[in-house]
Amino acid sequence: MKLLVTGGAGFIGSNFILYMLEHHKDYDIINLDKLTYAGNLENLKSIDGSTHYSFIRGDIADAKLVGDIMDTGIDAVINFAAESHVDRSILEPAAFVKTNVLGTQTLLDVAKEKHVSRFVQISTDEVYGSLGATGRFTETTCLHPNSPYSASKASADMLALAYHETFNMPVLITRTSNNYGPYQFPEKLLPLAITNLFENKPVPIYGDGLNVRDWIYVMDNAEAIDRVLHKGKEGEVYNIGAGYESSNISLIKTVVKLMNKSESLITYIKDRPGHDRRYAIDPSKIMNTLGWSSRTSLDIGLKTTIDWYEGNRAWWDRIKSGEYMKYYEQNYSSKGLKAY
Ligand code: NAD
Ligand code: TDX
Repeated sequence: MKLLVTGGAGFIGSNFILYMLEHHKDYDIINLDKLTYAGNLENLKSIDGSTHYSFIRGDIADAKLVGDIMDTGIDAVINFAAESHVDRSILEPAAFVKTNVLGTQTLLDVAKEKHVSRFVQISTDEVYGSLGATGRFTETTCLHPNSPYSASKASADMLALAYHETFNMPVLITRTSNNYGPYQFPEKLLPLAITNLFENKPVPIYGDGLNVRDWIYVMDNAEAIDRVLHKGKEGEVYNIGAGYESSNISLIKTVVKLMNKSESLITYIKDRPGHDRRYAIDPSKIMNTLGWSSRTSLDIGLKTTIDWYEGNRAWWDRIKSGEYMKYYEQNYSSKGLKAY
């Protein structure tokens, strides 16, 4: 298969590309990424020379570029490209609408025109809104997004499903809970906490710290997306989650303990506006229909992740200093578009 992965220089997209090239050695992957602040080609350094992988810097909202890429013969699109950080969406919603809504709609249009045979839209549990103390999100839970980020992701989901209904497009959607693991940009809770703790800096906790998230190790999500890509039913939504719910404060106290640091570094700060109280995913559908289940316990996943950040300090030092943004110019721009 020849895959177009968008947003492949980000956290989940890069882990997905590494997973796919490891598990499908004859596949070809084109990674289309705009390289916003969140895109980091250093995540994919290990496959730079691979004949099965090419990188193109560009915007998913650029219909001409997307069309040229699809003309090279793309079997499936997996759309990870997005503005993904809730806090940024509160400060600058327009960027979220441009990429997450208009960008997705452009990709859908071009994929329709070029008769791409599979389109996997990567979405989030946040489209369902916030839960009380009990219950879990299923695929039929009503959408009730509360942040500009989740509203833009819900819009993209609805467009994707509308393209399936209206144009019979082969669209599938995954809605995943909070991912963690290697290569996550240190603005998100876990990598921020781990890197700050290594530097003995405070770890900010919003509000009372009792907001609950449902955590999944990123490679387990990559495996689930692979399963949906190959075995999922067109027009369907698949929730992906591992069932590890934790309040933020309890998660961070576990991390502090695993790293042998002091709880005095935990600092409560002003809450995020519109902060969803609890997410919990019911993954029964993908487990029962596609035979997927997560492999990594939260305990093992956290230890692996902490070890990774400890062993890859240069990676996050270069993010914190801004050096990582030079990787494209230093290694790619002179070579031109490798896909052509
Ligand atoms: P990320 O912010 O780490 O990466 C996003 C990538 O998209 C970056 O490489 C960025 O450069 C690229 N990008 C942004 N705008 C683009 C554009 N217009 N054209 C091309 N590329 C563009 O995000 P992530 O955490 O890896 O999330 C990937 C996807 O998974 C997103 O769609 C997100 O909504 C979804 N998701 C993430 C999580 C999570 O916990 N991180 C959970 C559920 C769903
Ligand atoms: O410094 C922090 N302190 C804090 O208490 C940060 C960055 C976050 N938090 C809280 C907010 C959330 O309750 O921790 C929780 C996790 O926050 P984020 O890492 O920002 O993730 P979240 O808002 O839950 O969204 C994530 O999961 C769903 C991803 O960023 C989204 O892209 C994904 O769709």
